[in-house]
Amino acid sequence: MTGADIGLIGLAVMGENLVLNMESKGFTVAVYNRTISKVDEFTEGRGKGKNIIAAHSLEELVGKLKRPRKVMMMIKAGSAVDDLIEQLLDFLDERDIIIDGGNSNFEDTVRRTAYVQEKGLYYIGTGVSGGEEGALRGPSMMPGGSVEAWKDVKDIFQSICAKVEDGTPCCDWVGENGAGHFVKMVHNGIEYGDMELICEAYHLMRDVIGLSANEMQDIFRNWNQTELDSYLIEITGDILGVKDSDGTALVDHILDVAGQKGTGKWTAISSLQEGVPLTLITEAVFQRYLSAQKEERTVAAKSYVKVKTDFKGDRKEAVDNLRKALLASKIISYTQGYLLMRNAADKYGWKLNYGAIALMWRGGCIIRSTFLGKIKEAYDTNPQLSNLLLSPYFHQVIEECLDAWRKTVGLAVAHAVPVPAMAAALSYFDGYTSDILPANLLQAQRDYFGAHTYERTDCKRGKFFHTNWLEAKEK
Ligand code: NBP
Repeated sequence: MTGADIGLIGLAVMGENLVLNMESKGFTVAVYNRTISKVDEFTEGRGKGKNIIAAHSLEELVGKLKRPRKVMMMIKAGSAVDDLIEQLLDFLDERDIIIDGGNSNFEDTVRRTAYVQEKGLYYIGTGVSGGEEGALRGPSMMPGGSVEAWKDVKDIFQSICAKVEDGTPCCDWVGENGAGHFVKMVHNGIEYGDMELICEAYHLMRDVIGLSANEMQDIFRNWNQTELDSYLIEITGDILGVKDSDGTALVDHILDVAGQKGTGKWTAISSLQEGVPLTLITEAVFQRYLSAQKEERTVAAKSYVKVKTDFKGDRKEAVDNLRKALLASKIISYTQGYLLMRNAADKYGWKLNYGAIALMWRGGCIIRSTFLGKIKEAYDTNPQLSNLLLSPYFHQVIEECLDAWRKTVGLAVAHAVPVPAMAAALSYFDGYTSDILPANLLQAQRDYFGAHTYERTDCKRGKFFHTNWLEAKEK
């Protein structure tokens, strides 16, 4: 049958590069964009001479596709996606497939999958990670939605995605309705956490241990040969080596105000909704907000002048402690992210393959790292693993890092350097591994002011007591 293998709508950064990637793998792609002039600009420009077919209307695009038709939207997330689905439904038939490759909120994808399926068509919401470069050379892809459609898109997705060293594609079926976009959202949250942890390590090295950008570059390059081996550690090393025109490190001239597009915030909100303590990622989001309050911080810094105390310890030892603190904190971040996925899977009825998710993130995306291979192994060994901290491998690593982790957080506190992510991770660890927490007092307070009752340590669970605290205190 002639016709294009897939149609792609949205010729911005991501769309254009995905089209070129698909074409380079032997697929014929029909393309359309709302601002129609961009279609010809692309097919006459980067797409010239390739198996790319220009369409100047949605009807024309759909008419050029093989059945079942596959139409992938790479457009701005939000109501534009709903509008486009509505328009596409006029031209598509039953069992055709609508794919959303944008950064849609997973709840929208849950709703859209039901809506499109109601009309007799299939819907896939897929996370696509790796930015412009990933889109062109191989992104990490996390598809979910109508499982019936997976067989028809699998070949295209697994051909264009990133591959790990043994050739395994960084794309597999994630689960029903919004599962793909949920997993992509958690991925983005983890990215926030990883970046914050690296920045905290940098902050300590720069302001406490007193290292230069060149020295830090060497350290990050060394760390990239350890369990911390990852894209973000690698680019941090690169960044620290780049000089400004005056020969000083460029990074020293960049304003300390972080931007964000909101996907970390979604992860944090979702954790609150699911009742999962996602403390590290949430601190990472908060820290970006705090960084953005530059003017206020400047005023407050003048008001509370910090007395700088010289670092008197062994630099080499402090750096090694820092590496271990970073690794242990990272384990907590992934532990919390995986717990969030597990809770959401229970709530939405998704059958998530946690090992496969780690593999999808192994290549092509910003959080790619060798560390993810260890997570995959942990879930392959025990698919029912309730918490990564309970896997033998991570248990051992945490034990090896614990002392250094505590020393690093202590060092930061003593020198007034904020390490919210590392400290939150350590507190989570200490809380999760505590048989007894002070919530007994908390329950007593709740019972005192609100008669919320409490359970007793000397009775079976499920039996509730109330004390008239006012009366009791008079006795
Ligand atoms: P943008 O997110 O900047 O979106 C631009 C595209 O959306 C253009 O093709 C534009 O058409 C189209 N569009 C808009 Br805006 N409103 C539309 C509407 N109402 N109907 C139809 N088309 C509409 O592009 P991007 O950065 O390539 O990202 C595409 C998707 O992929 C987004 O959801 C993004 O969040 C996600 N994503 C981006 C990255 C990245 O690194 N950029 C990475 C991973 C995922 P026009 O030309 O007519 O304005």
